[in-house]
Order: sequence, then structure tokens, then C-alpha cells
Amino acid sequence: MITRLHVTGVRRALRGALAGLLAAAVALGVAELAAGLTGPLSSPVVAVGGTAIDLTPVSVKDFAIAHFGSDDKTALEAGILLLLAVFAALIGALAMRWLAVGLAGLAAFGALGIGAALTRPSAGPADAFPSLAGVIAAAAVLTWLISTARRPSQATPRRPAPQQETAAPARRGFLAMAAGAAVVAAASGSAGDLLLGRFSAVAARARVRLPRASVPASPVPAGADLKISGLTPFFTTDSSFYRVDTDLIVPQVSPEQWTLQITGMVDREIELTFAELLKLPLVEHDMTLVCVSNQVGGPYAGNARWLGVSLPALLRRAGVARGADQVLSTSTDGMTISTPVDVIMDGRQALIAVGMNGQPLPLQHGFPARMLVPGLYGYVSATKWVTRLELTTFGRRRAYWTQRGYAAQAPIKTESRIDVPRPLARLKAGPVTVAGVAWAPHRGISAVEVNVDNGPWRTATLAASDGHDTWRQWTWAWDPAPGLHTLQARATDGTGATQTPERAGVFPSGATGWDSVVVTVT
Ligand SMILES: Nc1nc2c(c(=O)[nH]1)N[C@H]1C(S)=C(S)[C@@H](COP(=O)(O)O)O[C@H]1N2
Ligand SMILES: [Mo]
Repeated sequence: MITRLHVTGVRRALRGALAGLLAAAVALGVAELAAGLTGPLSSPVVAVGGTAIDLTPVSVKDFAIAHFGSDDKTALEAGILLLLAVFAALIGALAMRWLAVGLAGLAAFGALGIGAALTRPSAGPADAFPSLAGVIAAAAVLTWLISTARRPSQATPRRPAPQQETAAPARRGFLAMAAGAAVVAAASGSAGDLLLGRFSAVAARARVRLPRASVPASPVPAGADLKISGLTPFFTTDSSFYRVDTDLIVPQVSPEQWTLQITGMVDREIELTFAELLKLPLVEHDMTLVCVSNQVGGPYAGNARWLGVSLPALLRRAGVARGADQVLSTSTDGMTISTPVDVIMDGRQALIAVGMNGQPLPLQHGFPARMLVPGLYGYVSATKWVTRLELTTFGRRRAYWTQRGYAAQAPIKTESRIDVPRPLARLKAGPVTVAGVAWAPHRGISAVEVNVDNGPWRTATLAASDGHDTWRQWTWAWDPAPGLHTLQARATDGTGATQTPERAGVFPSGATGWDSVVVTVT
């Protein structure tokens, strides 16, 4: 008897959990549908995820970037959905006993979604709508499912015999309603996805015709790309270019609505439309961009041919007032990035870029326009979807990452990466090509050396240079003896400074140390 009661209790809880899960699924589906009207950023998972990203401690974020890479967002979304599922199941199980408790739980989740949506950088009051609609739908679904699920079991204690007869139809009733809820969730979710397509900037990007550069990049010297198998190509294709940003979904910015404002400590404020920007002289420039979160030997660096308007020329047009030492750039996603004025104005080719590798900027790399300053880490220079440049001072204003403790002055540190052989490769005896890339953007690379098992440093052969703002491939011929070996590489930049062996983490101004690769020669 006790066992049977126990089994019935477990079964009830499971049904409750299923009801809770379905209520959550309907909430998400209906919210997606509503977001189809109010915009993708108002979707509760996106809003909560965005809030989570902003609240995440720097150490956790660095861990996520290091371990999930550009999949960090998928990991976060999966994490949010998993947590939501666990709580939804719990809420459903509790609701079997106390419906009010279940509904209160739903209300708490709704409040979380609404709060997150209303506090996102570009939020308006309408952004509360998806979470609100979702939670109301979920409350209705939970109430119906729970009251259906309760029916047979309530009969149990008083009338044990008829239970056998009523249980089956009641269970069928519950399952039918559950299936109905699942259909509603899927249908509203897909309809929402269709509607959300309206917000896409894909078609607008396809219509953009970029003018030719008035100042084309000088041709890349023939020997800049050694074309060694496994070695990073000199130019990174758009699709293999790393992506690092705080956005759970890629901002969709219409070039028709986009403008760039230059404000703050300037003689005259400027506002340019995209069409006006494209009428200014365009400069083409090859530049390697690196993320401060790149570990020694890591993948967060890319090299591209950029097309854009000279940033110093734009700032001169606005007239930088005396005392302004910072450009605080702002993006549609609420990101703020601080860049030293003297670095932008020191003669380097800083850009408001509109093109990458001969095409309009890809959406995820900042379409329609982004900032780029050769030699500075992305978080202090490379504002994607940029809409405003405010001239201010470091004393007065701090940007997103500098508020979180990262350095305000952050030139890219000299690095050399061994691309081939791969770590833990098993090599046959005989000559081995060791190759990699080294970078010290805006200082250039003057030498790369390699050593085996902490032996003497050997000079690698450098590929031809495409100017000091881009990385440089290198190669070294090795004739190894059988056994386990450790290869290390270090670069010397254009100022003559050699990479320090001192290991430092990415926080607060970029990792240092030598890349090393262990291989077995048989
Ligand atoms: N709007 C916006 N711009 C941004 C960021 C961001 O999160 N939001 N991340 C910055 C960082 S940390 C880097 S390293 C570069 C990366 O540019 P990519 O994704 O095009 O490689 O963009 C920078 N610009
Ligand atoms: Mo970065």
C-alpha cells in the first residue's frame, strides 16, 4: 500500500513536472511570437542572457571565451534553457499540490524576463510585452494541465475501485492537452521566428555598393603568404575571422537608419548618414585585429583588408577641443569603448570601416560601420555597429571593459604562435617544417626565433612584410631526433623588443609568455 501511494506520488510529481515544462515551452513560444512584433532584443532568453553577460564577473567571461570560444553564446543560451527547464519542472511539480505556488513561480520568471528586457541598453516600454504575454500564456497552460492532471488522483483515496475506470480517460485527457500545449509552443515559436526575419539586416547589406578606395592598399608582396599546409593564411576569410562581443544575437542595423555622431568636446558636432559617409574619401588598409582575451598561442586574432573613412580626418573635421584625451565610442548594442585621442591622431591608419576583404562588413563584424585602430586590442579600439564618438576625458568617463578592471591603455602585445606542427603531433623522422604567425600590430615583426627543448634560439625565416600593421608568417626547418620534444617560439617587434618569457594571463592588458608545442618524433 505504502509503495503504491509512493508510486502515485511520484507519478503525480512527474505529471506536474511535465506540465511545468510545457508551460515554460508555451511561454517561450508565445514570447517569441510577441518579440516578432517588438524586436529580437525583447525576447526573454535574449534579454536575460544579455543581462547575464553584463553581470558575469570578468574571470568567468575569460573562462567562457577560453573554453567555449566563439561558442560561448551557445553555451550561455543552453545554460539558461537548462536552468529554466529545471525550475519549470519544479514549479510544475509544486503546482500539483499548490497551484498558487506554481503560479507565483511563473510570475517570478515573468518578472525576471520583464526586468531584463526593460533594462537592456536600447530598451523601450514595449520590450516588456513578450515576457508578459509569455507568462500569461504559461499561467493559463499550467492551470489547465494541472487541473486535468489532478482529477484521477484526487479520486484515489475516497474511491479506490472506480479509479481503475476513470484513470485511463483522465490520463488520455492530460496527454491530449499536453500534446496540444507542445503544438502551441512550437507553432508560436516558429511564427515568431518568421516575424523576426523582418528585423534582419541581411537584405540591406546585400544592397550596399561600396565605392572604390581613393587610397588603395599597396599590393601584398608575393612572399607574404607561404602557403604551408596547416599554417594560418595571410588573410583571414570573413567566415573564419574570430568573433568576440557581448551580444547574444547579432545586432541588425539598417544602413538607412544608421548615423554616426561625433559629439562632446568638439568645435562642431557632426552627424553623418551612411550615404554621406560613403561619399567621403575611402582608404584601404591591411590590419591585424587581436582580442585581449587571446591566450598565448590562442586563436583570437585575424587579418583582413579593411575599407573605411579616415578616423583622424573625421575628428579633425569636428575639431577636437583642447583637453579631450578620449574617444568614447558607443554602439547600438550599448557597448562603450574608450580609445586614446593621441593614439588615433599619431599618424596611424585609424578607420571608420565599412568594408572587409572587399565586401561590406559582415553583420557579425559590425555592419554597417565599425571603428578600427591599428595596434590596439579590440576592446579599446574596434567598436562594431558604432553610432557615436564622444570626445571626452579618461578622468571623466570609463568604458564597458575598463569599468570591469581592464587597462585603458592597451596596445596589442607581441606574440608568436606555432601553427605547425600541431600540439601533440606524432611526426615521422626526417625534416619537419615548423611554421606560424607573429604579430605586433603597428610595431611590426623584425625577427622570430625557435628553440627545441630549451636549446639555443634559432632564427626563423620571415615571410615578406605587408607593412607593420599586419601579422607575419614565419617558418623554420627542423631536423629532429626521435623522441618527445618541446618547441618554443618568440618574436621581436619593430622596436627591437623581444617577447618576454614571463607568463601573464589575459587580465588586465593581454597575455604574455612564449607559445610552446610538444610533439613526438618516431
Ligand atoms: N559593439 C561592440 N563592439 C565590439 C565588441 C562588443 O562586444 N560590442 N567587442 C570588442 C572586442 S573585445 C573585440 S576583440 C573586437 C572583435 O571584433 P570581431 O568580432 O570583428 O573579431 O570587437 C570589439 N568591438
Ligand atoms: Mo576583445
